[in-house]
Amino acid sequence: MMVNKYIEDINLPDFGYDLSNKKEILDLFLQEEYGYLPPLPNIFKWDATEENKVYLRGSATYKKIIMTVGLNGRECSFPVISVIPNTNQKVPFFVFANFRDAVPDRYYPTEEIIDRGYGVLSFCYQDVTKDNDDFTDGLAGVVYPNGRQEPTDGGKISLWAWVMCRILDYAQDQEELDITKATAIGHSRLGKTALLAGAVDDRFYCTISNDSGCSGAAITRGKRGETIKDIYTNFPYWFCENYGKYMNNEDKLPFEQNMFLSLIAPRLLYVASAQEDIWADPQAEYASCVMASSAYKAMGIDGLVGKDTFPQADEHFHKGNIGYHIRKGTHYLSRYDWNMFMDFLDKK
Ligand code: GTR
Repeated sequence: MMVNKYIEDINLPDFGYDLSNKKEILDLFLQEEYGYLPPLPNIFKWDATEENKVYLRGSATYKKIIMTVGLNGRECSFPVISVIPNTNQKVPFFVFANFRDAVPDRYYPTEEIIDRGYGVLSFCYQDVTKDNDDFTDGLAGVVYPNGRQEPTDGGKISLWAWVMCRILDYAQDQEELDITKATAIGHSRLGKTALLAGAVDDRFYCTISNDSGCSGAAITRGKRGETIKDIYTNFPYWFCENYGKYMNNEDKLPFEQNMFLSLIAPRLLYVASAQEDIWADPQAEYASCVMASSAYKAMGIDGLVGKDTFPQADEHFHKGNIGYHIRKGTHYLSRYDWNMFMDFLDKK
């Protein structure tokens, strides 16, 4: 199917925004979908509790850092694992929100990444605040001592994204890291999280969404698989309360997710899909990249340099500032995906 025909069929309203006014667009997404992120912490410290300079056969340095953030007179701590190649040069690096704390992990092929010259600062999202509706736990309890009050108060995605930005604050002080080459990355719900971190914090040189789907990279109107009704029924606490208004009511959304992606322009963006991940909907993810490209064009930069029909498994596009690939198989963050991301970054 022709992508343009698909986009035409979605029949988006003219929202009437000036897309170059990023502050206004970002505010819309924060007010109506994710909720506002917390302010900067007034306590921020870290402590390396474990260090191994000969990690992975001596090729990298491993550190376990306990990060503490405080606000409202309360504080919480969570571990961040730093694995950095041993070299004299500053290295590009990923800020990686993961589902588990294991390093390596099935979504995190640590040795392969190090061997390609990239560092990684990773954390387990549930160590920050649990993936449930309890807002007394961890960072949620620090930010909302009296629970969430406003319909625009940030959900858990906002809290996890905020931590990705704080990890960047930490990275700024680490001389082994090239702070101009920081990439936010996450898979699925954490792909949505990485997109939000990249949208709010332009210190991220690149932002990677792997299979983020509904309320992530995918266009909402006309989407197959998961809808706002599905996601907000199952995971209302990921979002702000306002987002619930759009259940079975997508047409009333005052925006589309391609505008969310556009907030990252002209910086690097990468969207990855999996062919059998119909719940996320690869077509809606690809169409979103095509549509977001106009924001890049307006800045005189190529966004997605792709094709007019929907790509088939194992096709990739790495030429413009929006990278895209679709791989065979199901919802997963695989070695194939990581290698594609690093191929793209190596070329930039
Ligand atoms: C699903 C959710 C998706 C995606 C996924 C995941 O259940 O509906 O939007 O976030 O979880 O994070 O694995």
